[in-house]
Formats: sequence, C-alpha cells, structure tokens
Amino acid sequence: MSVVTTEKQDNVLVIIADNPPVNALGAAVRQGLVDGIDQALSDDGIEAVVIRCDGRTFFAGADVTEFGKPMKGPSLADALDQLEASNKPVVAAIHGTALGGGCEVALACHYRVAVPSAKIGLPEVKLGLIPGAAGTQRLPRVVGAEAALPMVVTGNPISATKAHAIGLVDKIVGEDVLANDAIAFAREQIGKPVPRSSEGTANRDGVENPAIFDEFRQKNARKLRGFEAPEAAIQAVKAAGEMSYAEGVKKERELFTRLMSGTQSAAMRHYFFAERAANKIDGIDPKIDLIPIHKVGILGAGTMGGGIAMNFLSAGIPVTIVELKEDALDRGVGVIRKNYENTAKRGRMTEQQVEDAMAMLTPSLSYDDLADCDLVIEAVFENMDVKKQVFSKLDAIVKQGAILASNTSYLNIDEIAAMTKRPEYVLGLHFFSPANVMKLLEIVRGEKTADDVLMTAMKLSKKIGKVAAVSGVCPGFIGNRMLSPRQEQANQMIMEGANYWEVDDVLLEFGFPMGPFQMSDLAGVDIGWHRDPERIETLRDALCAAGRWGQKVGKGFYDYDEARNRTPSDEVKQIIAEFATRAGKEQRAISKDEIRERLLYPMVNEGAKILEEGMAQRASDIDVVWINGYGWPLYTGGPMFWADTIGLDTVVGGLEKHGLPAAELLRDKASKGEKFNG
Ligand code: 3H9
Repeated sequence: MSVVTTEKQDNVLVIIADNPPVNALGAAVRQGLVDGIDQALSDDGIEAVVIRCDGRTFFAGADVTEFGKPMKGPSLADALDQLEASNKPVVAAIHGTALGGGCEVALACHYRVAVPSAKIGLPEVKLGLIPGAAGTQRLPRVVGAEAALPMVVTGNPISATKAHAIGLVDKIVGEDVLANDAIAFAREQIGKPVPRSSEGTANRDGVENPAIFDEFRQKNARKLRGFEAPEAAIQAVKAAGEMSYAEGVKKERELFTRLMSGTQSAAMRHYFFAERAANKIDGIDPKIDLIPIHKVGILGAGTMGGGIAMNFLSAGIPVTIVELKEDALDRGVGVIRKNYENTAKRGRMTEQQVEDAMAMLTPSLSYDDLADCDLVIEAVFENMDVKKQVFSKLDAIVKQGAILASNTSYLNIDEIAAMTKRPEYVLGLHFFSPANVMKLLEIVRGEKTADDVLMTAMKLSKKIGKVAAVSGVCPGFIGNRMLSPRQEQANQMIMEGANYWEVDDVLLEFGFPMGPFQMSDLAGVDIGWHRDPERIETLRDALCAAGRWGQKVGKGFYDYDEARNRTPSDEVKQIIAEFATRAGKEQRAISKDEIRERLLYPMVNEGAKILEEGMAQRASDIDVVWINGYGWPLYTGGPMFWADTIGLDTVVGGLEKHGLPAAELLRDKASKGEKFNG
C-alpha cells in the first residue's frame, strides 16, 4: 500500500500519510505529498486541501536514516515550496508530534489546526543540525524572531495551546474530531487570499530589536557551550529578519549543509539511534509479557532513596518508603516535599501536583509494609554484608512474583541475589545522584535475572523518564568501571607534576561539566574517610586532616568564595608536593595533550574490555551510559564513538606511548581498521 493516499470529501482533497512508526518524511512520503498537491491543483472540483497523518503522530521529521545517502525523489524543501505555492488553501491537521520536517510541512501549509495534546517543534539542533526545509525562515515570519528563537535554538517542542498563543496554530480542535474539523476549517477558507508563511512579516521584531539575539546567547550560554548547531540556528533566525526570503533560505541551506557534514551532527545522530538501541535487549522478545508495577517500595530514605522515590511519584506510581529510625524517615520525606515545592516555585509544577505526588507516598518504619509492593528497590548503605541481610529479609517479606532490586553502584548482584529464593526476580537498578534529576539508569542483569523481569525494568525506566542501558555483573558495571582508570591516571599525573586544576581544565575544555578534582570537592572529599586526622596514608587523608572536606566547607582541592568560584589552593599544592617527594616521584611538566590522552584513552580501553567480556551489549550502550550519567559531551557521541572518530589506531598508539595496556579487542579492531560502532 502507498504511504500517502488521497480522499475526496466533496470539494476538499484530504492527503493522508501513513508511514509507521512516526510518519517520517522519507522519499515516498515526499513524492506522495507532491502528487497530492498536483492532484488538488489539476482537479477543478477541489477548492481546498487538508494534510493529515494516520497512526500515532503527524510527521515527526525527515527520515534520519536517509541522511548521508544520495537524495531520492523530490527534496523536502522543493515539495514544500510547491505546497505553499498552491492558490487553493492547504490546512495541516496536527496530532501527536509535528517535529522538524513535520513542523516545516505545517509551516508551508497556509493554515494549521491541532488537537490540544499535540506538540510542535524543531528539534534538529538535537541532531546537531538546523531545520533544512526553510523552517528557520518561515517560522520567524509567522511568530516573530523572539518566539522562534527558543524553538529553533533549544529544539524543545511546545504544546499546541502555546503554539496557538504565539500564532503558529490557527485553531485548536477536539481530540477526536480532528479529521472532520480540519475539513470544515478548510472550507471556511475557500475564496479568501491564501496566507503564505514565506510572506509573513512577524520577523520584523528581530530587526527592530536586534539585541534579542545576544541576550538569548548570553542567557543560554552554559547550556549551549561547545555545541555548533545552536549558534547556526541563531544566525539563521537572524537572517530571516535581515534578508529576503530567498536569500534567507540560501543562508539556511549553507548552514545546514555545513553542519550535516561535520562531526558533531554525525555524533548526535549516532546518539539518537544509540539511545533507542539501548532499549532493546538481545535475545529477548520486546513483546514479552511484563510484570505489572502498581506499587513500588523503597528501602532507605536518604538522598538516594528519596530521589528514587520521586521518579515513581512523579510518574503517578504509589511508593512506600521505609527507614529504620523516625527522624531519618521524617527528614527524608521532608526533603522530597521540599524538592517538589522548589519545582513548584520555579513554575514547573502546580501546588496541586505537589500535593498529589506527596499523597502517593507512604512513609513507614516497618519492612512489613513492603509486602504488597510489585517492585522493591533497596538504597541502603553500600556494603555487601548489609545488602545481603537486607535481601534475605526482603525475600521473606515481599510477595512472590515481586521484583527485588539493588541500587548498588559497585557490588556483585549475583551474590546479593543468592541470598534470596528468587534470584530470577533480582536485578540492579543503578540510579545516579541526584536520582530525581539524572537521566541515566544502569540496569544490571544478574546471571539468573529472568527475561520478563529485565524487560519490565526497561519499560518502567521509560515511564519514569530515564534513559536506560543494560550492564552485566562486573565491579562498577559500565559507568563506574570506566571511571576508575580515569581517576587512577588523574591521581598519578598530579603526583608526576601535573597541576590538578589543569587536569580539571582539560576535561572542561573537552566538554565535561567538571573535572575529577572538582567532582571530588562537590561530592565531598571526606566521603569514605576513616575520620582519624592522625592517620595520613593518602592524599585524601591529608586533605581531610587539614579540614579540606570539599565545597560544603568552602575548601577541598580548591578554595571557594561565597559565590562558589574556585581558586587553586597553595596549601593543597604543598600537600601534593610533599606526597610526591615522599613517594620519590620525579616531577616534570605534563602537557595538556598528554593529560587528555591519559585520562580518556584508558576509558576507551576499559570500554573495549567491557565489550570483550560481554558486559555491555553494544558499544553504543556504553556511549549512552557516559553521556547521560557522567557528562561526557553529547556532541562527541560518547567515548566509543569518539574513539571511532579519532581512529582506534590513534588510541592504541597513545596508550602505548604512555606505557598503558591496550585490550585485545581494541588492538584487533585498530589493526583491521574497524570501528566500535558499525
Ligand atoms: C529533520 O526533520 C530535518 C529537516 O529539517 C529537513 C531536512 C531537509 N527518522 O523515539 P521512538 C524511529 S531532522 C527515522 O522510540 P517515541 C526510531 O528510531 C528530524 N526514524 O518513539 C524508532 O525506531 P526503532 C527531526 C525515526 O514514541 C521508532 O521510530 N525530527 C525518526 O518514544 C520509534 O521512535 C526529530 O528529531 C526519524 N525522524 O517518540 C524527531 N523518528 O523502533 C525524532 C523516530 O527501530 N523523533 N524514528 O528503534 C522523536 O523525537 C521521537 O521518535 C518521537 C516519538 C517523539 C517522534
């Protein structure tokens, strides 16, 4: 069957696309749109046109799988020019998500009607691109540069009601009557001059007040740091005010083409598919029956337990949270409430939503209250003996058929599962701190974890807004296991003469939000410290003994002022120098290149070992973990894609140069000229 069909409703031609799953605008769809418009124009009985989609959504964008391949059929830009040129009114009937090229189709139509649940946006920047079918030129002409900027530059979609308020949508219609109401709306436009977006004048605001562009740059500087596409998006929207439509389209094309051939877009497109691939578990039918999760239990109401609980409450899933002591429980519940109230203060939640979420939380001092939960997540002290005790107790109390999960970041899930009579119902759910904010969820598959248990966790992760990746059982799983060699090199280099702030700077320049020593200050240098100031065996012991416990006390590796600005500390330099002398380490200047190579190449190497051992299903899962859990810059595509980009032989050569081992898989792939991804 054709992906685009037409239907005559008296004097209105309805063009219907049906290209599952998301009605991407592939070659056949573009051709179908052109044919549909030709049909409408050549039929004297047709006076208006409606474009709508079957299935779950209006066009969700260009077909990303076609990128980088030779163009087939009409380009989207040409198809849309033909559509807009029609002198018979064309109406877009929008449901689901009109994204990217889909939003551009809607913009090329003369009118847009939408259901209230629809979302409209230009997310191309998230693929390292800008819109390439005149979206950056038509949108500002319809809604103004100021309203267009956030849409084009951040890529976040807006609701249909917001779109209506800014003039992007002409009419909101009922959820179930879109098809009919769009036809009725189209009939009302017959005989009126057609409004063309390319001829709109709302873009004058950017000419009259050009300061909006710099203001936008400044306001979003932190978020946009390192990314190329947002700046191109700003330039394109600015051009919409300064240039004629035809010149503006040319400018957009130049910017689009440059981005499309660059490494950032390749990396971000890799990530787009990586995130989706990570949802798939090799050897498990995605349609397997899932275990219904109506109620979740959390053991531990500390920072981690509370954060984990919030994920479920926010998704409308009731939570019972258990602590052993009343004051700890009260404190934990208080923090959850405060976090929600802060979100409400920022306008991202209503007071009612705060109360609704809190009403779903049952605090308890008894394990027994976890008995009827479908999933219990333990977030207690990170110690194997403690975890073992907890699991044997949970196993005795929690109903059969319920999943028992550990939030351990390091420990062996199989050993923990062995304490229960239901090891197939045990797995790791490793949340990252703060658990209500961080996107990543590492799902740890034990040796005996059942397929439906694993798939239930995977589907649940999507429901609570997490990006999940599966890891096998190994110390530190995927993320922390790869962090270890980086930390080891960072520690070694400062003993060999590298300045610790330079080590941090190298990672900042690479695109990480912070370096290892800043991270240590933020987390607390005293975490895990034995608390005996007389016992100084490590650099950490020395810093703690000197009261340098991290940012919370105003000093750690760095000194902090009241605004939390950091400056390297002479005292710390002295302490490091003393340690180095005592260890007999020869001091030398270490270049930034060496620092970068010694921090990042061993991580790639560890990633290769993780793959070699089958602890990650695919290299791209490792990229998903590091981008979402540890701030690896998205625009490099993650550690494994980055290694592919610079060449695996470069990585092997670098490891050898610094006397570091290279995994067999890495060597093998490098020698064959292969990549981790593809
Ligand atoms: C663009 O439009 C450029 C233009 O300006 C001009 C060019 C000249 N193409 O996300 P899901 C697949 S750039 C191909 O799990 P959801 C996806 O891989 C594009 N495939 O569903 C997955 O496949 P699989 C601008 C696509 O319900 C399946 O569909 N548009 C595309 O959670 C289901 O996807 C965007 O960036 C695509 N465009 O979310 C929008 N989109 O099952 C990108 C999806 O094999 N898409 N697939 O893994 C999305 O944001 C989400 O998919 C959407 C649905 C919100 C639509």
